[in-house]
Amino acid sequence: MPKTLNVGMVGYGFMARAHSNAWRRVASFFPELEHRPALKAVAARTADKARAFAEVWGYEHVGSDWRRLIERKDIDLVDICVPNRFHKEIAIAAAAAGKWVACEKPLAMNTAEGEAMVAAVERAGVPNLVWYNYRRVPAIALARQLIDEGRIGRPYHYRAQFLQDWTIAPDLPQGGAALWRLDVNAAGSGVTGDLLAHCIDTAMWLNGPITRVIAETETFVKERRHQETGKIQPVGIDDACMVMARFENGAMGLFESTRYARGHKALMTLELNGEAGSLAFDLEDAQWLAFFEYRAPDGRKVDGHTTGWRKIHVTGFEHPYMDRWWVPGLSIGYEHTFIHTIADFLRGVETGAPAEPTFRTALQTQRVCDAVLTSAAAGKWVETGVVG
Ligand code: SOE
Repeated sequence: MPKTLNVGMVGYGFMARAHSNAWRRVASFFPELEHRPALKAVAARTADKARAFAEVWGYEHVGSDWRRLIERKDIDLVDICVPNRFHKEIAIAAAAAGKWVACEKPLAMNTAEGEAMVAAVERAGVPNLVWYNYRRVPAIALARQLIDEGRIGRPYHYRAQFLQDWTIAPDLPQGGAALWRLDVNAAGSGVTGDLLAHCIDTAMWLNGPITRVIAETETFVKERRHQETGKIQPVGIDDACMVMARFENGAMGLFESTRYARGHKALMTLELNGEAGSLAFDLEDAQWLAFFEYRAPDGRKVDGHTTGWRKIHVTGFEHPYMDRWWVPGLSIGYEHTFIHTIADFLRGVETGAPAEPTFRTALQTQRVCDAVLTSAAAGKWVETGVVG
């Protein structure tokens, strides 16, 4: 018997749109799920924008105070899509009210806040999730499957990049709607929490815990006008970040994230090199996974004259998530990763095997990001405290 799951959305920006689209569509593509999400209420500070958002997406109620939304008896789940500064307070209040909590990434402003959030959802015993959506790109999910099948063998190197260029202009203001990611008081950090965090979440999902890091960060534009105060203020975020890392399994890691890579809008790449094979993924070519097979899981070495990089077009019914979409060969996109996230989340609640990343798992990514910033400030290797 289907059960309605009433969603209360906090926020109306880019991520709230991506999530609302997913809540609306998930039941049509994963009809076996018991839960049927319904867009019940939205809360956002700017009343006219919240009203317009509610109309576009079909939310029944609109309000300007997230506390009122959490108090509503008819809300089952709170989806947090506001600047990082508000994640902790909203998540803790929602959990205390017995609501399920889905929080946009990164989990928090820092590890201490994240720990309080984990304690709150676990104390309340409510289902919880952080929206690290790139795990649900079918090609990245296939990478995980190939690793689990033993096709990569002992891992030696992991490298990843997330490159953008949208903040290069020095006259771009910081703070306020849309530009809060540039304001350290709203975001906690710059590219480390915003872009590197995606790479770290995926890296630890594919290759296990990161135990130590050494990093450098840079803030290329030192002052920007603040949209809320109108004043020129120092920029407190990191614009770019490069990291060397060690994994618990012995592999070496190399990460780069920046908003100053002219020409790149969202170049997210990852590569894993192991004893038996290698994998490579590029978000600008998201339907493809590159795979180099040196030795098959049964120990047979691939004939020398046929070895080479193989490009797998991840659009077949046999590929992760793809049996839900169109016929083989036809592609899906960014928005589908959010639909997959909800489908896995609901299935996790229904089967009792919670979907990842939970708040507890996302806290591990937060620990690595904090260690990166600590290392950049101190100029030395820092232990992350993450264990398997
Ligand atoms: C920043 O531009 C951003 O929108 C991030 O906040 C998202 O998490 C990332 O997926 C795309 O880039």
